[in-house]
Amino acid sequence: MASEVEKWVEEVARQTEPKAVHWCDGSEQEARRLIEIGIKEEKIDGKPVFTELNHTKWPNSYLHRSHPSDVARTENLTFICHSSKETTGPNNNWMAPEEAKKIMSRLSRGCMKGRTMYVLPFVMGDPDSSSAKLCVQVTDTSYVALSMRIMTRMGSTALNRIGKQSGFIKGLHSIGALDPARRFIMHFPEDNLVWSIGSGYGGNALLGKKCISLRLASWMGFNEGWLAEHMIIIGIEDPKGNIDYLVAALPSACGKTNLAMLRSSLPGYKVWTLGDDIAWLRIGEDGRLWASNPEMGFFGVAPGTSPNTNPVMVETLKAGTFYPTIFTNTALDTDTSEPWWEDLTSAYPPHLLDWQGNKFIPGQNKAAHPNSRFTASVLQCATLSKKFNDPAGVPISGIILGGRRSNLIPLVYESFDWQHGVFSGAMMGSETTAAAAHKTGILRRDPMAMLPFCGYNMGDYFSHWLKIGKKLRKAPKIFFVNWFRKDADGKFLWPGFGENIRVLKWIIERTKEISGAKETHIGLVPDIKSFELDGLNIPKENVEKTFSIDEGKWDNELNEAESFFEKFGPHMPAELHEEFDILEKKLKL
Ligand code: OXD
Ligand code: MN
Repeated sequence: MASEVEKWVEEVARQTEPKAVHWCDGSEQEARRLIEIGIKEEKIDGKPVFTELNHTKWPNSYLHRSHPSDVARTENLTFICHSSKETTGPNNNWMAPEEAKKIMSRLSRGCMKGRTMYVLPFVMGDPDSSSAKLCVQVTDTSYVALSMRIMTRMGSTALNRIGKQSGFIKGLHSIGALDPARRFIMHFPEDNLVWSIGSGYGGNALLGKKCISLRLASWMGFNEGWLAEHMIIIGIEDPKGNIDYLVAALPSACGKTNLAMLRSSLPGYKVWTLGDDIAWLRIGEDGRLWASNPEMGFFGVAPGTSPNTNPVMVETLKAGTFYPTIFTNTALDTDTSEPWWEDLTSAYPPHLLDWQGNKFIPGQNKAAHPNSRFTASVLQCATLSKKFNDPAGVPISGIILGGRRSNLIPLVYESFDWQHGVFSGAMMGSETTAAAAHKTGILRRDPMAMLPFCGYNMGDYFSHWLKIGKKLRKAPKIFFVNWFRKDADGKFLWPGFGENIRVLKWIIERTKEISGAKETHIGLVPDIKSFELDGLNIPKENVEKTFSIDEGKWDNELNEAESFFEKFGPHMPAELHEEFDILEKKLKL
């Protein structure tokens, strides 16, 4: 008798009409074949899917150029289709499930004609953990099949675990016509289904990532008592060898990957990497919060990544062996067949093709797309924590939330307690980046960096955070960071990167109540005496400036937060309105 997966795959194949169906086993041999297909056989928009790169300098690496209209997440075409619009919330686009399925069925009819349909069974999370989620995605491009093998635990083991059960999460993906007018990323939380057509871009097409592990998973977490968050997970080892674990949420393209692999400027401190994008957080039997990363790979922003800013990542990208490394929409050095992007080296190599494969002329445009990406296995990362594969995850001492703010928000501050932390996280704003297809540099509210990824009403999401806080016997402290504050001349006040260890050190010491802080209206900022300045290359006054609170300039922040909160009407928890009133009173005194 056919299993549930077989029945579903047959049904999808009847609708999409691929020329062949290939069940992926996740083997290296299969990956080699997928690469060969991508180089020699499969075409997207008339162009090969992969170009081989210099394997001496970048072992097992390949370049993929996507369609120029398909280079970032498309939030305007992303829908969360709960039966009730109210459940979906004003933070998401909504369509009634029947209507959405009608549209998707129409767009999917025969959409894989002439292409192979790859069936990808995978597990999000450690298969031995009770929180692991069994999933199956189908796709019609070797790029997605190969990327999913890097990003998830994909292959026969996953298929065996799924067996004949029906409880797996389904992902149906086709690049379709690559036409923005025929592109949708639809989520059906009630059916455990994601249906995406018309885009091959990571966040729209690698369905294990944002679609399943954040949008669907956040809804599962709401119902089951846990959190799916847009967070990195790191361990900070101090000179005595103690390791404390932190999670940090920053919006897309705001330096999460750099923070996850930070090379400390302070002697004796080391950062261990557990994840650079997604964390699932659960309450442990000990009443603490435990985090694990459901993914197996990094899908990071290339521009800005260099031996100076993130040497660990560059080394990771050069360590392709069993798993390939994929570059998407970077430039290509035609003399050496190496990938290139802005800041990788200080000068342009003399002969470059830009991200679209055209001859690059400096000064005219960017060589690499600002949202060009790399895809690499975590197993290639020299700073991968020994705890990465621990099914229990790691216990969290502190939560960091942050945004990209050129003014107002201090380098770091601590919230007064869990409820105040949730409130401050709920009103958090950030300037938009190239990770999504919209104008960059616009300030928008992005609570917990989850605005594009929360699969239900954010008012209920805030209540869920409050509820989790009440259940924790030892709730982690909640901190806020902003690496991006600028001075009056538009220069960054804080050097960032390896120096961010100073901020992490202060945070860890605060979780142990051993470093000092000064109370302000918005929270606790470092007492300069407790902040490690030794060896720092900027004047102490500048550091103090990064901690400063311009109390008179918060009007706009409060107004924006107020209208953002209003959108959620009765779903907004009363506790956050109370916190708002307290802050407003303090700032207006
Ligand atoms: C990502 C994103 O790809 O946040 O991680 O856009
Ligand atoms: Mn992300």
